[in-house]
Formats: sequence, C-alpha cells, structure tokens
Amino acid sequence: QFELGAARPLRVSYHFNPKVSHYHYGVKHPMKPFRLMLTDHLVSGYGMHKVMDLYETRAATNDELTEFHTEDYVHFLQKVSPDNLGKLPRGTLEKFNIGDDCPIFQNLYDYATLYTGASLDATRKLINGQSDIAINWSGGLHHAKKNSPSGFCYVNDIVLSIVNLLRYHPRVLYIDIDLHHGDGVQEAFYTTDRVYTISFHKYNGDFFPGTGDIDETGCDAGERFALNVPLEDGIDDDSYINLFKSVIGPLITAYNPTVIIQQCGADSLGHDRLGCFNLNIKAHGECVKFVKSFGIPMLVVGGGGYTPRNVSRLWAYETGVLNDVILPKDLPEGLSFKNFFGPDYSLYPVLDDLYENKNSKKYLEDTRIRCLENIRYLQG
Ligand code: ZLS
Ligand code: CA
Ligand code: ZN
Repeated sequence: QFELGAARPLRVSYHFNPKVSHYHYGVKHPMKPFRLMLTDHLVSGYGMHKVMDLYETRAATNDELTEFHTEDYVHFLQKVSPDNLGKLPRGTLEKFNIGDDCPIFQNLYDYATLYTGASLDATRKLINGQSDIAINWSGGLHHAKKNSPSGFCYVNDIVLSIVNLLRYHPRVLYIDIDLHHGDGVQEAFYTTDRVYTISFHKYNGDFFPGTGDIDETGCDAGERFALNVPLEDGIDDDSYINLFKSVIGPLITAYNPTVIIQQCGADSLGHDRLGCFNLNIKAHGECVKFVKSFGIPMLVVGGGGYTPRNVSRLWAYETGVLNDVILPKDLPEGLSFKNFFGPDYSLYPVLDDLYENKNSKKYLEDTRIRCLENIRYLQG
C-alpha cells in the first residue's frame, strides 16, 4: 500500500520462455531465435531479473490464433513439417507464401505459438493492471497476414495483442521502429480509428515489404489513423531522435491513447546484417525512453535484428531504460557467451560509422511537416 499522492513504483513485467530461442529457420537464414537467449543472459547478468516481475510464458492456443488468422492457415501451420512438405496438395506452398523468407522448419507451430503466447500473457498483465510496462523480446513479428506468413513472421502476435487490448481499451497506439514497414499491423487496423499505427522505416518502393509511403494514412473510419515515416539509408542518431520526438510527442497528445505498443526491431541499428541505418544503441533506446515518459501503459516487443550481439545489447539496454536503470558499459562478470561481445566487450559499441546519411535536412523537415499536418487533423 502506498500513501495517497506518493509516487507508486512502476511495475514492469518480463515475459519469456527460454524454449523459443531453440528454433532454427535454417543455416543461411538471417533470423536467429538464439539472439533471444543472448538477450536473456545479458538481462539477467545485469541483475534486471531482480527488479521486474518474471513470467515463464505458455504457448498461445489454436483458438487464440484464429482471433486474427484464418482457420485454414492456422490448421496448415499446425500440420505442416519439413517431412510432409512434399505430400501437400499442389499449390499449397504458393497459397501460403512458403519460400526462402518463411521456410517450413522443424516445430514451426511451437515456435510461433510460444512467441505469441508471451505477447498475450504480457497483454493480460496490462489489462488487469498488474503491470504498467510488459516486455516480450521474442514478439514483434509485424509482417504476418491473416492468411499467410510474410517476412520471417508466421503469426502476428502484435495484431492478436491489439485485438485483446481493444476489449478494454478505447484507443491503442502502435509505434514501430523496426527498419521495415509494419505492414501487417497497419493492414489489420487500416479502417478503424480505435488503433493508430505509425511506422518509421527504410522506404524506396522496392525495399521489403514495398509499402509504407507517406501517403498511406488509413481509409474509411480509419482515415488519418495510420502514419508512415519513410526514410533513406544512413539516418543518424540526432536526425532520427529529433524526427521521432517531434512526431510522437504531438501524436500522443492528440490521439490520447489509453495503451501503447512499441515494436523495437533492432535492425534499425547501425551494423545490422540486413540494415542500412546508422543508429547507436542509446539513440534507439532514447525513443523507448521518450514513449515511456508519457506514463501510459506499454507493451514492448522485439522484432527484427540480424546481428545477434547488437540485438541482445539493445534489448538489454532497453530493459534497463524501461526500469529506470542505466546499465554500465562493462558487461556483467561471468556472462555466458561473453566471446560474442568481443573485441570491445562493451554494451555500447560504436555503430554509426558505416553509411552516409542520405536523408537531407530538407527531406527530414518536409517529412516532419507532412506528419504534423496529418496529426493536426486529429484535433479537429
Ligand atoms: O521486419 O526482400 C525480401 C524478398 C525477397 C528477397 C529475398 N528472397 C530470399 C525472397 C524474396 C524479396 N524479403 C526480405 C524480408 C525481410 C523481413 C524482415 C522482418 C522484420 O525484421 C521483422 C521480423 C528479406 N531481406 C533479406 C532477406 N529477406 C533474406 C536474406 C538472406 C536469406 C538467406 C535465407 C533466405 C534465403 C537466403 C534469406 C532472406
Ligand atoms: Ca518500422
Ligand atoms: Zn525488420
């Protein structure tokens, strides 16, 4: 019990099932669930497990998945395996967009239901008020569609979480700082004003998934309730943070969400295997800190991130940010997999030295103005 008027400590919950890090997309595939184990080792090595409520999460059920996905697709995911791939009716793999990006690997359904179960458990803690901030680094698979996987994502745990939040929350804000456009989430809520989606991403019409131009802003009742911030290669810390804060600040004030989901894809960092931005860990984390500062309940999920050592550094750092703890640069003593973090063995390596910033001052300013025009509409 706390005195009236006294600040209540923030309740942060951490939702993870170590099993989720043992699945493999295939040897050459850039998505490595193992990065989740590295993250968990850093988080606990820094003592963060002691300050949060920890939950070992369960798998989502078939019925939970069909709250968004079709029965047909969920049934396919449940039954398909590398051993029976050849025996499927002709056209099935094409119908469900199975290929190099979204391969069929061993126990795929268990993987998808585990990362989704963690997001749903986190959502439940926010709904019943037991958490102010709930974290699931294994979630954030923002591309999955109603009837097919896309871009390494099989089940859209974010859409399913939002569907649940909407039972109790009038207005949900979705913020996506993954390098890629959050197309699956945008599409699912494109025609409603009860979910506002915003994504910052690399865009040139060609880069995966190809959508997310600045003129995609929602339709029907959802008109002006989606926003896209297309960016060029090499964006640096200051440009990104300035743009992020100057758009998200007015957006939160105007939309007044009752809950926020932030997707923290780590492929927007510099030195990412698939990436082309120039962000350092502290800059990415500054975007999380800024959203947290509004004091609105938050679900925080992972997403992309293809240089495992930096993915785990980032998400450990952001776990600190969400708990108001600044993690020291020196890695914890006795850390497993310490060799991954050489030669610097620092939590904050320099990541902004690879690309030239192709986002001119004028481009960034024009983009900011166009975003603010869309947001101004919300105030009537
Ligand atoms: O947002 O660009 C594409 C699609 C292709 C090119 C790649 N080939 C294999 C398929 C057709 C047009 N796909 C992207 C998907 C990016 C998904 C990002 C997910 C997220 O971060 C959220 C979790 C893409 N980029 C790079 C690759 N695919 C890719 C790179 C290397 C490989 C190995 C495995 C497979 C084939 C060789 C692959 C894909
Ligand atoms: Ca994004
Ligand atoms: Zn991505």
